[in-house]
Amino acid sequence: TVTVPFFFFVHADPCHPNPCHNRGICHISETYRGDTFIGYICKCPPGFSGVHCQHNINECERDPCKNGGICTDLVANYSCECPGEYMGRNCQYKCSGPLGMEGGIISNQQITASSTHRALFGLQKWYPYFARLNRRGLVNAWTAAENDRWPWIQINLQRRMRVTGLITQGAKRFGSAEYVKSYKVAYSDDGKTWRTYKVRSKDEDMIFRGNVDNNTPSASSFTPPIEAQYVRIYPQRTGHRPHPMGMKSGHIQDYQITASSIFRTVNMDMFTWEPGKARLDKQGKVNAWTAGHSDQSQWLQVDLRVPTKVTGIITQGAKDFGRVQFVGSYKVAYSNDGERWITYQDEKQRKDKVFQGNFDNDTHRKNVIEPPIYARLIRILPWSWYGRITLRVEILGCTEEE
Ligand SMILES: [Ca+2]
Repeated sequence: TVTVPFFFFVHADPCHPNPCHNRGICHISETYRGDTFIGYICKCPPGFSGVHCQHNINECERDPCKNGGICTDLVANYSCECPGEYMGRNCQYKCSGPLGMEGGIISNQQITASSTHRALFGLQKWYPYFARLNRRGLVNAWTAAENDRWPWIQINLQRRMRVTGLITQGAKRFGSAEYVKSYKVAYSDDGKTWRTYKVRSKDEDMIFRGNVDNNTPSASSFTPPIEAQYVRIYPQRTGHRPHPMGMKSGHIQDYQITASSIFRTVNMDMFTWEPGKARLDKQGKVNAWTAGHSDQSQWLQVDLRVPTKVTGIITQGAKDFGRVQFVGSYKVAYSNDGERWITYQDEKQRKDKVFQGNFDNDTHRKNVIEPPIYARLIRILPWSWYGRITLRVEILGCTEEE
């Protein structure tokens, strides 16, 4: 008998299961690699290397991001997070620099705002287009109106642009520093639908830090940049920016306003000039407080309920059936307990300060209280008047968090 050597190779397919990682494609190969016979070769997709494609190539190793860009390694790719003023795949392009608020390339018509502050009987207007960096002059910034509860200023760039940052600056008014301590930013392509700039990967509005004084510019950069046609700034917290405490708006309620005496026209109850009516710009037949007596012992008191920084007072007169009446000058007293009162003094002369009041029945007369008063109760003490002692008032101040 002839014995035939019989070799039976039980040779499993080396590509099943696939020994290649990361979607490497396995090919059967007879090639002797030099060290060992493995019977297959892994063909690696881009971004991976190694016998079994087990090695994720770090594309950031060759520093593809220029100008301080931060590289993130991806599958067969990388991404660069560019610092504010750079752009492009590798942060290789520098943006064109300021868009022209300071230099005036952005025209006045492109800058709008929720409101405009008017001072000096409306003669001095703090228009939005004054909101230019390093602007000089008496009126050198935009200021929102005092009753503007949700102020904003907006720039229409006229086409979609990449906005990488903002520089803000405060200003001085009547010698007092005013600036925005923090703000939010919104942007839009059509001026109608707005998106608020969010904290990265959170559903939380980004609060940008603004200025710390009235002069030093403060820069914020957008990472990632905003790409939009319209950009809006919403001031959040302001420094030394007094706002109305709520005589006109009604935030200060009637019971918080009291007075020494009350006048009734021809002794009729329906024409009672009570203190709750002492509100700036109040309308109607009976639209102010009038004292029951015309002497220098009268007062109008506002209880702000908590000690408050009071920085100014606006007064206005009124007409009683055609008769003009107003307070021509007044003193101011303040207290925290309603018992001990201090009359506001002129710092230099060391005597009671007499504030100039009104000269007609309608014009607002604003007095800045500098240094401010910190108190819960404020009294206006009429010192001279025309007709009867008649007042419509707004108190300007800053709430605690400011
Ligand atoms: Ca990679």
